[in-house]
Amino acid sequence: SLGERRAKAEKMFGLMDGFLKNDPMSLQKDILDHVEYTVARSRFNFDDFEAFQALSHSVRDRLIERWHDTHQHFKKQDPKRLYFLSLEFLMGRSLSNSVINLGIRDEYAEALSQLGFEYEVLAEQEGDAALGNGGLARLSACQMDSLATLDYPVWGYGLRYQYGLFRQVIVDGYQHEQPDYWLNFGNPWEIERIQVSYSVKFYGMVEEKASNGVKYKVWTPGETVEAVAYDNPIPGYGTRNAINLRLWAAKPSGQYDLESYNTGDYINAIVNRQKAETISYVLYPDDRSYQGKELRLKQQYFFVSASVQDIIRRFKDVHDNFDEFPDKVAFQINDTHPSLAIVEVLRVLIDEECLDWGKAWEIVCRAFSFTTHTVNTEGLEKIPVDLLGSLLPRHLQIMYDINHRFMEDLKRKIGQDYSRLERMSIVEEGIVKSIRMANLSIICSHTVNGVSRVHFELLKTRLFKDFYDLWPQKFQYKTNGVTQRRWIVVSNPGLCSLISKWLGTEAWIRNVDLLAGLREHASNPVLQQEWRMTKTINKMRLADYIETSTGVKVSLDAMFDVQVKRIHEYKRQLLNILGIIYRYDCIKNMNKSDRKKVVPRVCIIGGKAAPGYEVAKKIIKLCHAVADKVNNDDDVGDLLKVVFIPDYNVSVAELVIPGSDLSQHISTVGHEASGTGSMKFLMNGCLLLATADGSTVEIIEEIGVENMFLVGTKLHEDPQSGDKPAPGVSIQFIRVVSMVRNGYFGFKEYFNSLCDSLEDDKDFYKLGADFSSYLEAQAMADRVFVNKEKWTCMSILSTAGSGKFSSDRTIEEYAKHAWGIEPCKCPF
Ligand code: H2P
Repeated sequence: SLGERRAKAEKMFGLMDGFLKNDPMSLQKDILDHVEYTVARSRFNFDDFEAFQALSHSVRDRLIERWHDTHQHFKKQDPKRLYFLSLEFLMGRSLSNSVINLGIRDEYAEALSQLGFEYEVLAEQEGDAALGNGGLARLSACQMDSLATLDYPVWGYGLRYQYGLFRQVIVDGYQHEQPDYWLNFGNPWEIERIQVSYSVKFYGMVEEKASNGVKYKVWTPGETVEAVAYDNPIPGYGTRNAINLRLWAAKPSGQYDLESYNTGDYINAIVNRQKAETISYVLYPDDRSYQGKELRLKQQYFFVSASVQDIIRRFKDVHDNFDEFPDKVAFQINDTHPSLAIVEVLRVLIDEECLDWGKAWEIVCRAFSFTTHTVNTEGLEKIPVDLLGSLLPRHLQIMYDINHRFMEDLKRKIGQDYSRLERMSIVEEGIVKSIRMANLSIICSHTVNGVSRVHFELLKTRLFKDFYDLWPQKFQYKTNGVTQRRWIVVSNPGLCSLISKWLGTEAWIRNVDLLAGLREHASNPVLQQEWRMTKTINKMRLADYIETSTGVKVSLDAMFDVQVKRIHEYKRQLLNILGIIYRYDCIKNMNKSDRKKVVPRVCIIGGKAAPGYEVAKKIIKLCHAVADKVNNDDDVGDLLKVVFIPDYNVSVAELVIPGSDLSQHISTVGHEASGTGSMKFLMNGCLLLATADGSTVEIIEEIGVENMFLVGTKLHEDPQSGDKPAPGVSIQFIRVVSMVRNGYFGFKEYFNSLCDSLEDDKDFYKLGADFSSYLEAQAMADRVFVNKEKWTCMSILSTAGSGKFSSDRTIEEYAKHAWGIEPCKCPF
C-alpha cells in the first residue's frame, strides 16, 4: 500500500546522507566525486570542461532534491495545475541561473577556487540550449522562471530538438547557417526518463462502428512513433520549489512490424524504423512560413499527443471521472503551434474515454487559454486540409464537427452575413483549402490573450475584430515581461550589488517593484559615480568580446549603441544602417575642428536572418559592407565604429545588454506585438531609442517620454496612424539610399533590390517617412550623452521604472485572470 511504501521510503532516507550539504567542503567533495564517477576522469587530471561537467552534475543533484520534493508536494495537495505548452523554449545556459536561484553561487565559487578553478571560467564552458527562434521562445523561458519562483504548480511541455537554432557564421559579410548539434557534449541538465514514453499515431484511416446502437469512431494508424520524456528541472528563486520542463524526443516504436522483418530485409527494416527519430531532430528556423510543411505538422502533433497523454494519465491517477478536469487542469497554448492539443483532448475524451460531445466540449472550453504573438493576418498559421486529412484523419473530422456546430450557432446569432461567416469559419476555402488554427484556438479557448496593450487594441479592431464583437469577454492582454533573475542578477552582477546596496535589500529580486526606490537617488552624485563605474566595467567586458569575435577594437569613451534581435524588415535594422551611413557621411564632410565635436559611437548590430529570408540576409551583408568602409577610414577613427556581432544568442545577450549605453527598438508602428528585448535593456539602465510600438508605449508611461528618445509617432496619436499617408521623404534619406545604390559600399548589384524596396510607394515599412525623426532622436541622444549627469540620471530612472516589465507581474496576471491557479509552496 501507499502508506507502507512511504514508511519504507522514510527508513531508506536514513541510509542516504540526508539532503546534500552546501558548505564549500561538501561541495568540493561532491565535485570531485562527479569528476571521478560521473565524468570518469581522474581526480588528479581534469580540465576546465570536465570540471564544468562535474560542477553541473553537482548542481543538478541539488536541483533534483528540490524537484522531487516539489512534485511530492504537488501530488499531496493536488492543486489545479497549469500545463504550459510551447514548441519553443530559449533557455540559454543553465549553470549560473541555477546556482543563483538555489542561493549557492558564492559557496560554489569558493569551493572551486580552493580546487584551483575559477567559477566564471567554468561557467563560460557551457553552450546555449537554443530550442527557439526569438522573442516568443525566450518569453517562455522567462515565464518558466517566474512560475517556479512564484510557487505555481506548473508543468512546461515542449520538444527536445537535437538541433537547436542554427549557428550563424559570417563569411565575407554573408550569413551562413551551420547546424547546432547542442547535445554533442552531453546535457547535464536533463534527466532521461526512458520509462515515461507514449505511442503517438499518424496517418491511417477512421472507421465508424456501432455497439448497442451507439456509433463511435475507430482510428487505425498507419504509423506509430514513441515519445520519450526528458525532464529539465527549473528552480525558483528564494523558494524550495523546482518545476519541470518536460521535452519529448522521438524514438522508433517498440511495436515491430513483423512483416518487414520476416521478408528478410532486416537492415532496411531497421533503417526505416530509425526515420521516426527525425520528427524531433530539428527546430524550424523560421517563424513565418511553416505553412504546409508535413514535418512541422508532425512535430506539432507529436509533442501535443505525448503531452496530452501524460496530462490525462496524471489526472486519472487521482480522479476516476472527468467532472473535475477543468478545475484541476489549465492548458496554456503559446501561439497556435500547440493548438492541435485542443482537438486531441476532444478526441481522447470522446473516442477513448467515451464522453459525449456536449460534455467533452464543455471540458475543453473551460480548460484552454490561448496567447497570440502576432500582429499580421499573414502571420497566422494555416494547415492545408489535404495534409491534415492524410496525417491526422480523425482530427480533421473533429475540426469539421467543431466548425459545423460553431457556424450553425453563429448563423442563429448574426443571421446570413455570409462574408462574416466566411471570415470566422475554421475552414478557409480557396485554391488550397486550409484550417485556420487561430480561429480554432479562439473558438475553443476561454481566454484569448494579447502580449501588450497596443497588441490588444489591434486584436480587437483588426486581426480578430469579428470574434471580439462576438465574445468581448474572452479577450484580454497581459503585457510581456522578462525575468530580472536572468537579466540583472545573472548577467549583470555589478549592477545587482549596486542596486541592493542602495535599496538596502535584495528583496527586489523577488519583488521588482522595489526598484522604484532608486528614483529618489537618481541625482545623487555618489550613486551616479558608482553607476557609471559599473557600466564601464560591463563595457570593458563587451569591448573584449567584440574584439575577439570581430577583430574590431572599440573605445570605451564611445556611446555603445545596440540593436540586437532577429533580423526582420519590420524591426528595421535597415533604418539603423541608413542612419549610420548618414552619420558617416556627415563626419566625412566635416572639417577637422567640427570633427572634434562629434560624439564617438560604436554601432553594434546582431541577430539571425531566417535561412530563406533573402531581404534579411541582404541587410546583414549591407551592415558588413558599411562596417568595412567605415572601420577602415582614417578620417573617422574612433568617431564611428560599426560591428556586427555574429551568432547572437542568449549568452551573447547576457554580455551585450549590460554593456550598452543606448538600445534601439524601432519597428514600424503597428508591427511589433510587444517586444521584450527593450525590457532587458531598460532593467540594465540602457536608454531606449524607440518607436511607440508594442510594449514601448507602456514603457514610456512608466519612465516618462523625457527619459528616452522617441522616434516617429507621438504617444497621444493612434497606434494605427501607420495608415496615414507618409510624410515627405527627406533629402538626407534620398542621399543615403543613393550612396548604397551607386555602389559606395560596393556590391552595387546585390543591394539594388534593397534600394528598390525603399522607393516611395514600395516603402512598406516606412523607412523614408520616419528617417528625419529617427535622425533627430539620434542627435538628441548625442546631445544628452555628453552631459554625464543627465545621462546617468536617465539611466537610473530607466532601471527604476522597469518594475512593471518583470515576467513575475505577467505571470500573476495570467494566474488570476486566465488560468485560475494558486501558489503551492513546498515547505523548506
Ligand atoms: C514575437 C513578437 C514580439 C513579442 C514576442 C513575445 C513573435 O517575438 O514578434 O513582439 O514580444 O513574440 O510575445 P520575436 O519577434 O521577438 O521573435
